[in-house]
Amino acid sequence: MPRYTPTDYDAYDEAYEDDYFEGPVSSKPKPKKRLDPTMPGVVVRALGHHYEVETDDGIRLCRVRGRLLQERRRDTTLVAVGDRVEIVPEGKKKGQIDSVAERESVLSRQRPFTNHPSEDVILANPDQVLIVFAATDPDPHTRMLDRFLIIAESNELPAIVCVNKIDLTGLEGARAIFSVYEELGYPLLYASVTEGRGLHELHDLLEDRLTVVSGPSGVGKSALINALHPGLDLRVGELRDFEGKGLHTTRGAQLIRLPFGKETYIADTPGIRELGLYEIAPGSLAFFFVEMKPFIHDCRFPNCTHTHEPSCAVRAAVESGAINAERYESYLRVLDGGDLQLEEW
Ligand SMILES: Nc1nc2c(ncn2[C@@H]2O[C@H](COP(=O)(O)OP(=O)(O)OP(=O)(O)O)[C@@H](O)[C@H]2O)c(=O)[nH]1
Ligand SMILES: [Mg+2]
Ligand SMILES: [Zn+2]
Repeated sequence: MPRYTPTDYDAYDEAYEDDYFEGPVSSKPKPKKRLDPTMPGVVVRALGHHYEVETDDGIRLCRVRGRLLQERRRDTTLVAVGDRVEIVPEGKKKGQIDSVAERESVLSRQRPFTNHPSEDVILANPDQVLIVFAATDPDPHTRMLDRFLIIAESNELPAIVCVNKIDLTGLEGARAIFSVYEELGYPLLYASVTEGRGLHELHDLLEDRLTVVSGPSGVGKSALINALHPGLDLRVGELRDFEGKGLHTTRGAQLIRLPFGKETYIADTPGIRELGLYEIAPGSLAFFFVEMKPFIHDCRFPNCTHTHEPSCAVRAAVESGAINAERYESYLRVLDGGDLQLEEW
């Protein structure tokens, strides 16, 4: 069972309790809208109740302006990594977040143990998810890949699969395992950092987008990104180490700007591992398996879980071979396990 662990978010709530005002408006005069000059930026990191915002003149450490806190909505995260914001600069290195632009997409989860729908935004405005696997070393577990794909699908984010280390297996060896995902319609990129293969394609896929980079440990995520820009010396490997340590740990995702294109960012999201499937109703899971989608409406029962129900079009498609049996097995496992263990499979 996924547990709810207190996060910095709670500390943040406490710290601002006095600022946050929910009662009748009469006694408190509305703050006057000040017209301070603002500058645009992107939130690249969240640290407790401070945020690092990348602006044209560098990264500024910002807190959220009181007025914005008062206007906050309760059903979503006020400020998340990836948010496009306007800040009021203070000195050379600081500022206050004055406004947050409407999000175009999110990587989120439902906050557990709340009665009201409330989303915890792990990342704002992602364009796509890059799921990196190795052809071997470590052994690829496609069940785990399926789970990453469910996360992408349930957040309505396009997914790209990158299979690295093909120098160890050859292209055909990698294809034997991963071509099923090509057949499903996912863009599939075969790569080798060692042999410099697939790097141009990867560069083009990342350029001017915000990409969530995910995948098991040791598959070569850091190596791939470093190979695109050797001078970068990426800290992707270290980022994960921040998780759960100390008070001022990075909360959720962190954005790293890549030095090509106008706005090329990658996000390393330790948080993606915390994403549970517990908010996905059993009757909805099949919608996140792209190949099952077209059959779902032909099942006799609208709430069919495609396990034991009579006249199930999905199971018929598995039997006829139209749906890959391994993928169906993956579906059953997730359905059975309930939550999304990305470390296990
Ligand atoms: N043979 C081979 N080895 C590779 C390739 N790419 C990366 N490696 C090696 O694989 C190991 C893991 O690479 P990393 O880039 O640290 O993997 P990662 O996915 O960032 O792992 P975490 O940071 O733990 O999540 C390193 O020893 C790399 O040198 C490749 O294309 N071929
Ligand atoms: Mg790494
Ligand atoms: Zn069915």
